[in-house]
Amino acid sequence: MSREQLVEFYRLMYLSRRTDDREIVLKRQQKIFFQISCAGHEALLVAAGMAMRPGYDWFFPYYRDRAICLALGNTVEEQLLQAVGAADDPASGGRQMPSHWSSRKLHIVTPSSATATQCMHAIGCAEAGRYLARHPEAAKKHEGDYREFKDVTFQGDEVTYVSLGEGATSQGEFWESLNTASNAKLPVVYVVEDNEYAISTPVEANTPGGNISRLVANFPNFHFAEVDGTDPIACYRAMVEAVAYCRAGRGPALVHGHVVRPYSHSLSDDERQYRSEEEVTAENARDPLAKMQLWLLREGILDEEGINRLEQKVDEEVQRAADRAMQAVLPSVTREAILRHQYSEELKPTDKRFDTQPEATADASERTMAELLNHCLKDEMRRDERVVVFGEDVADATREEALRAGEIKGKGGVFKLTAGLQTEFGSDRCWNSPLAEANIVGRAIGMAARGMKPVAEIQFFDYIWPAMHQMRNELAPFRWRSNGEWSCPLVIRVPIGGYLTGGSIYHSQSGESIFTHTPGVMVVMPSNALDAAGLLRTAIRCDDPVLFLEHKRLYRETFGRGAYPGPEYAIPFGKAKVVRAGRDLTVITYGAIVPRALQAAEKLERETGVDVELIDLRTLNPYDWDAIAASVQKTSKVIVAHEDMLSWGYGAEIAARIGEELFDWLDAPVRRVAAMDTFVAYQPLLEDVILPQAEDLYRAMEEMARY
Ligand SMILES: Cc1ncc(C[n+]2csc(CCOP(=O)(O)OP(=O)(O)O)c2C)c(N)n1
Repeated sequence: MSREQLVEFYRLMYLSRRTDDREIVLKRQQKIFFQISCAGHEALLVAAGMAMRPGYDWFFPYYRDRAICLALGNTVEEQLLQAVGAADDPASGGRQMPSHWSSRKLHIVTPSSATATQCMHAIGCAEAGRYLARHPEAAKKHEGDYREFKDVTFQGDEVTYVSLGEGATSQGEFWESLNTASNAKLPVVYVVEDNEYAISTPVEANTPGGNISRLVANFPNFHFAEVDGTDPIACYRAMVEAVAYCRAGRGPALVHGHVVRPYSHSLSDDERQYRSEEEVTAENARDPLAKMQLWLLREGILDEEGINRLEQKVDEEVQRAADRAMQAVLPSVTREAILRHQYSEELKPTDKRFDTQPEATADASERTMAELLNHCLKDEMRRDERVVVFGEDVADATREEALRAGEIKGKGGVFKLTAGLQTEFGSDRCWNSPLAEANIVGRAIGMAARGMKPVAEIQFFDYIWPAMHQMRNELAPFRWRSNGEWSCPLVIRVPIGGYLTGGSIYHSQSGESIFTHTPGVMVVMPSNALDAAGLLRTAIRCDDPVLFLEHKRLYRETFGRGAYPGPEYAIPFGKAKVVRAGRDLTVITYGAIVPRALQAAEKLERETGVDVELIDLRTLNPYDWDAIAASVQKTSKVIVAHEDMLSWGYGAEIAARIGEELFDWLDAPVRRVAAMDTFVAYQPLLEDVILPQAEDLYRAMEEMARY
């Protein structure tokens, strides 16, 4: 490093520390509401910032990373605007806690407070960069779908930074990310900031043997470095070497820096409760700021006066920034402003452009839902090179020589929904993920943040739970928490549901209401082949994350088959379908209950003349309230039916809203038909009783008609 660089290095370290100090004062004055500091980590982080290129490389920092954000070009004022929760907080508009900075310009991607989730996003980001470099045409803008709103950039030798504390290395997502970084030789630099404590839990309680470097040492393709993270020169050297290794395409790197934590975990924590005085004193002697200052003096790079001048300038900068932040305008409290950027403001999946008619094609044969979904995936992959498909067993064959030689047919998914995709589009557009659901969803988020369109598959809904953290805390709030600066529109396809005769607990689950209870994610659940094709197309082309639930039992059912509707057929979200018009009562449902309710309604009419109106919601978020209201106003009697368990299920919300808004139209209490409040048992006799059957629907309809 030149003298100027060394002075700048110290300035950034000092700037970071003084910004922390100022926030601490502001917190004590109750002008801000939370504080977590970077103190003790500055040398490692300034080194990382100076070794990398803002707006060229990509950054997934965590809440301890003030110094790298400043080194990359974040200003103190921007950071303090977040601390006060200002409308002009560029990272979140007052929605996120302090220390959750982001910047599109600098490529600092919106972070959450969850530890280690970011590791998976970094992987997806690096994969996207590599993919785009190999498919540069894919990056072009395109009218008519989400691509209109995505500025996609990439560099052939870009590097992705991700950091985490040593405590967070206990999280599965850290290990799931090492798996893919290593396997795919991705240009990702991990920085483990080891301050020996995760709040009050010391490193040996998190890391067997107390040293993460020893545990990760056998991952292939990695460059590893372990440094004194309080030594600026050692840190800089380690970071430069690590970044060079990644930039050269040799694989990922992990820099393990031993740092200190002089200010406790956060302002809500007092480390004297769990650390001895002796330990704290010994740590204080390693403060990187004091060490760097002494070093500059000793080397004759700055004298005392030079240090004082530099520090005074920084103090003034922090003061000015704090003064401005104190004057900042606070966010609007209107409902509209609060909900802004929950979903795309640019392109709604309810948009007219998604309302198209099926095309008559030469082949009018009736196709199953599975076939039309497969067609739709192929059509969209032909149309949009940003679409990639991955998940467990979705490829035709990972060992592709035999496939290419025509010796094997290929698998293409346990339900064969993705059959032929790898064969037609290649292994970098359809591939098998490791058996790790958080890996699948987390990577997809990182790719989508770069403007790709991952259509990932979770093999069974029953196994979506390892990805739940990524879905709830990352996928869903990504756009909202960054006040619209970042988004990750993607599709997660998931086979769901029971009626399998032997599906049992772990192959029969429903649970859609858990996801409709999560704002930020669209939830779709078609009941027939044509709807599935039209809705999947909208899901892929729209600008929001979509959970696409495919009922396994409907994949190959005779009910609801349809002719191939052509490559442009789309259905807007939020538009229910009246499956059967009727006068006497309404059944609102979706998924596999649609054919069962239809069967019951037809039988009821044959036997008693009662005329049931059957509504298939098709999309559960958004849902078609107008269609519900119109039907209830017509029939004045309503049953909400679903396959999932009764209590706290999807029907509870619909029934409550009907009670609130349509009470005056009702001639009978709203009724629900749903599964028993338990899991689905293996023995078919038990499954039949646990899940709602056509007879249950018939009985409910008949009783309601008589009410
Ligand atoms: C998934 C998750 N679990 C728990 C927490 C609460 N929490 C916040 S920070 C923290 C400790 C993190 O320690 P470490 O990774 O060592 O980083 P450090 O804060 O020491 O820099 C915990 C438990 C969280 N944010 N995320």
